[in-house]
Amino acid sequence: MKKLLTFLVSMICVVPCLGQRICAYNPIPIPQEVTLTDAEPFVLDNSVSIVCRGFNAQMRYNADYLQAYLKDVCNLNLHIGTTGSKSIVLIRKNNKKQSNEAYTIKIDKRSVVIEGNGDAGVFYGIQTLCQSIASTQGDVQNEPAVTLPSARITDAPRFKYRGFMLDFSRHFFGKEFVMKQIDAMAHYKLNRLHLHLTDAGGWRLEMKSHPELTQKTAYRTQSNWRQWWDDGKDRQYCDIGTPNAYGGYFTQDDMHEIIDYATKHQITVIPEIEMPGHSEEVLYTRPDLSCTNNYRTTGDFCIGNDAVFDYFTEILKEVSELFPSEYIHIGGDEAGKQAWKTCPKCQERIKKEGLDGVDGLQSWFIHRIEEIVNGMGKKIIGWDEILEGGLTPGATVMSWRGESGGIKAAESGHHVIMTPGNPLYLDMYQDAPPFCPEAQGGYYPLNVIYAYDPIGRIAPEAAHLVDGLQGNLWTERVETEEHVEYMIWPRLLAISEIGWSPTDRKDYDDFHKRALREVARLEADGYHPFDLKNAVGDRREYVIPIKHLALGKKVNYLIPYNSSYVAAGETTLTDGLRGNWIYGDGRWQGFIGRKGCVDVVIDLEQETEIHEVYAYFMQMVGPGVFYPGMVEISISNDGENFETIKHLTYVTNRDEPHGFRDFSWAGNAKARYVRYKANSGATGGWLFTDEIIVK
Ligand code: TNX
Repeated sequence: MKKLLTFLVSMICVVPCLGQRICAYNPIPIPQEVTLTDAEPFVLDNSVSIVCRGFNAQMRYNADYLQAYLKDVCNLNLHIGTTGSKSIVLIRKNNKKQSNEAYTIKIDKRSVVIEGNGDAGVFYGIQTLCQSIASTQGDVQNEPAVTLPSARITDAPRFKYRGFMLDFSRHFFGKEFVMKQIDAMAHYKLNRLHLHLTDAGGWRLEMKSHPELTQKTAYRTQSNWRQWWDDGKDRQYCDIGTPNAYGGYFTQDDMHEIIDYATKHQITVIPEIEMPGHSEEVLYTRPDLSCTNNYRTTGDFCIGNDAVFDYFTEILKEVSELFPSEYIHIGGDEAGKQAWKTCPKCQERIKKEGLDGVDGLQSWFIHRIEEIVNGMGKKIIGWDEILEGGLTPGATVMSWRGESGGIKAAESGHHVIMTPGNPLYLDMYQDAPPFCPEAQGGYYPLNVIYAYDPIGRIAPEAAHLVDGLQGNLWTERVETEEHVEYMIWPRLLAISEIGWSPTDRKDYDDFHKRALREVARLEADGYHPFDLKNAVGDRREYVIPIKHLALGKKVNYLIPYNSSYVAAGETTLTDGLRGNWIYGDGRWQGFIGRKGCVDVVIDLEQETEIHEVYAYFMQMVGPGVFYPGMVEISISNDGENFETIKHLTYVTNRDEPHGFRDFSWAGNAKARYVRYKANSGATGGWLFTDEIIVK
């Protein structure tokens, strides 16, 4: 009875008038703690004023932001004042012991008090409030008033770095688009925007000291990056103004505007200037800084050449003056190092400095660049290759080749940002590949990303060195702004919640509901997110194990599987478990070889009547995975003399970018041993299969 009474009382408090919209406090990212109290609710209507305590330019911006949001999204007209009988109060504290992003919100009948620790905290309290209000159901136009149940929200981020990287080099996206993404990032409390500004695809930032960089390489002959890149001899840049050239770049004025806008939205913009590899475009303008004088034969700078360091001193000085960020990202990934092996200057450097070959040379280069950057009052971030050969203490490592670089870096005392390709690369598939535009070869849907934990495998004593995580969108295959948005939303929502919310508040089913809601809102706001509600999801065969006569039976490999794709080893092909959409998922076993690929014998342990033998193969043309060109199925009773019951050949169709096909025999036979052989056809490449099914 007491319970019923409490329930009725709270209903009366919470629903003061039918038809009014009631707010639930369940934004993305979910706050640390939300406690509802029994007191009367706050009714947000046009009589409410916004009151600021502790005025500065950013607080003014925060108040304006709140006012504009409630007007645009919620159809409410609040005024900003110094007092009010009913108000939303913004207070800025300065507690040095707490994250400056932390905030509390206290809601009762008279007021909503957002107390932020610093401008960022106030801004994030506003985001929580705005998202909560915007997510209420009902007729905003005719009934803008919202009921906010009495509550106390306490919130602070789990990680200080919650980032998104966009590759502007392979394809360029302009200033307005960047600002549009800043709006959404800020709303979900993402706070670092890493701009990959330079790479072979084109240099994207105006350099006053080196105007030729954008004049000569910000445009190219083709929009399609892969065609342009694969074209080899035709891979050409165009001077600015060349008719029909494709590309673009940020002027420094553009960049000032972006940085200013980002700063107001509590986002730090981190520029990346790639070196010593991925630098074809620079070497096109300065062949003298390459070992070969030819940007088509190497994208690496000549490290033996002192002029390279003068060059970078000029570039980095300008970059460090332009960007207020404490960090400059200096790339460091995937240097080919090939030309260094024969370049007299590089070899001379190795000798003179007593370095350990070309790996030592790369490491020496990074150290020198780090000194230059430090001399400008900044610190470096680099991809995890910068770890090789030892690193100076101030450098932060971005771990992209899996997590091991990050783990090693943190355990040796470096700050780390986790961005492992699996699962944080946003250029991978987020849904069933046959239903998606072509992407890179991984399949990391929302639930897989959401399950990721940046400190999952790090020793507890090193966990504090993990600054956070970042989602990266490389754009080799992403040409339009719509496509960028499709790739990043809603996956950035998962990254936001991993980065912000405490682990005990994470719950995928609940997150998924909130993500569906936010996808709808993003769409309504003119974004082009992936259509989460119509996601196809995992491959059916992956979800449902299969029973068949060979289940659990021993497989004898006449040719071994490839050591990079072992799946579950020797039990893979008869464990009843089949693969998902992508070959790297631990269920598909990989085979490659010039003489032959799959050749296995399954022992059914006794003579058995069989009617069907089949195996599925995957095709994925991008990474060179093809259907077999020949399959032979044979049977035996003694395990030595085999009778062929099926021989088939197949001509690969390269126009089928991704698919699955079974190669089978059907009939009546009796046998103890079944041999399944498959070779790649004229195309060569990889074969992947997940199960040999005998029925
Ligand atoms: C590796 S991740 C790269 C990029 C490519 C990406 C494609 C990293 C530091 N380097 O240059 O765009 O793979 O997924």
